[in-house]
Amino acid sequence: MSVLEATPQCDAGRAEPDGRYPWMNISRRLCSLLTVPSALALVLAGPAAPSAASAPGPAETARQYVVTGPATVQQRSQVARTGAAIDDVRTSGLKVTAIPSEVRAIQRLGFTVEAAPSPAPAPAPTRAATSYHTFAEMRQEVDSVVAAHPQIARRFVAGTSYQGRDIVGVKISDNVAADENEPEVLIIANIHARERLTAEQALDYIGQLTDNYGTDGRITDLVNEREIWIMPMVNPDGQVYDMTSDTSSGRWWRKNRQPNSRSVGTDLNRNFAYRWGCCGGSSGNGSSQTYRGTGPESAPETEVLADFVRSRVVGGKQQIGMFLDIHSEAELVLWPFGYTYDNTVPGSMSADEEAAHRTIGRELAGTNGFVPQQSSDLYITDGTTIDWTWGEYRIFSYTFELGGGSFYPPPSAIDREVARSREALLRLTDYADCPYRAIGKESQYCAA
Ligand code: 0X9
Ligand code: CA
Ligand code: CA
Ligand code: ZN
Ligand code: CA
Repeated sequence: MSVLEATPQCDAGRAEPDGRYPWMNISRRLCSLLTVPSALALVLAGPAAPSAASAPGPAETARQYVVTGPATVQQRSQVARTGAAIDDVRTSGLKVTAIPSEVRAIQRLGFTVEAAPSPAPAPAPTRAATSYHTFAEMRQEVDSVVAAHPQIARRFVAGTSYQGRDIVGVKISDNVAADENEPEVLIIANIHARERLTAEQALDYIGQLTDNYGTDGRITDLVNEREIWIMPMVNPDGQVYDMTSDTSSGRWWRKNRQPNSRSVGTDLNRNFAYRWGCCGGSSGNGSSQTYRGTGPESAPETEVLADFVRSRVVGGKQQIGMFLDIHSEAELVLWPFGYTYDNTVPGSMSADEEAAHRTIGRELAGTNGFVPQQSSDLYITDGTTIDWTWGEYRIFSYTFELGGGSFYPPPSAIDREVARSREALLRLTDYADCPYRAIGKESQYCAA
């Protein structure tokens, strides 16, 4: 029996007629091409291995698969618990990036795993302005924005990566050299190296705020009344490694580039210090896409980000009122917590705090068409950015998953995809003074 006969994937693909999810179309093409058992079947039919995630062993190589069967959040969390990274969630199946031992663990759960087709090579960009920024180009872009708008834009370096690259950002505000008493906003992108659209979203926002200052009244007010910190590539080693590739797409790299006992790379979005490793939402296997590191903040990049947030405590008060961590590609607006299914947690997420997160999250999603939900409605994770920023500092926090249909949308898609979330970023920035405004409780929580 061929691997394809063993799975409903081909039929499931046919149920998606609108072409919105190109990977399903590729999957359909694969279905029609593969009529005989192939190497795929051999890859997937390996014997069950002992599950000894943290025992020493050889490095394993990850690739992307489509998993069919999981229908509930508990089942998605079972898949996440194997250590596989869940890249996208559709009714027709999960896209995951997994190593062979994780593939076997997913199969033992009773789900069907099929190799995903390699993404079609992206067409070469027709003009430079529509291609993805390299790390060097991002730095040049930051330098030129700052040079052109010295009153409102200032470059900062939060620290350095494992390999010694600068983790660069731009502060945008009026009187930018001064630390004024204005609500602060922190936006980071590209913590996962391959999620290439995310740096473009951050750079675009820097451009929106600086280019339209003084002409657009709303943007002028936001720049005057907020201090906005934007860091477009917070995982520079991973980003450079991912882009160092012969093809127009990348190396499918997610983590940083720090060696570990088994392989290379810590998942920075599992390495934060709130409930680190608590709940089956990360992996102890260094080869895994969701390797949590040897301890909280064991990755230099995590520590740099956390130190930056800690540095914004001024006079005993955390200045950052809103945090956004930009990912791709599942088209979601997510809020804390990710480590628990509970919507509210005594002492760390009150009913009003949850209601404000949810209300703002839904409003933002209403502007970009994404799906708003608590992080754990997707699957359980632990050690993520927003669990820490909220859990440790009560910074209202969101994760966006941009769209584009893959980690490497063709450069021609950048403008369209980035434009979708501009309004959401402006609203998030606006809410930094008092998120409780969203639930009509500013007088209770934000009175001067
Ligand atoms: O798994 C992640 O780190 C994020 N998805 S991605 O495909 N960009 O890697 C989402 C984390 C959201 N939090 C939870 N699902 N709990
Ligand atoms: Ca200012
Ligand atoms: Ca300030
Ligand atoms: Zn991500
Ligand atoms: Ca919940």
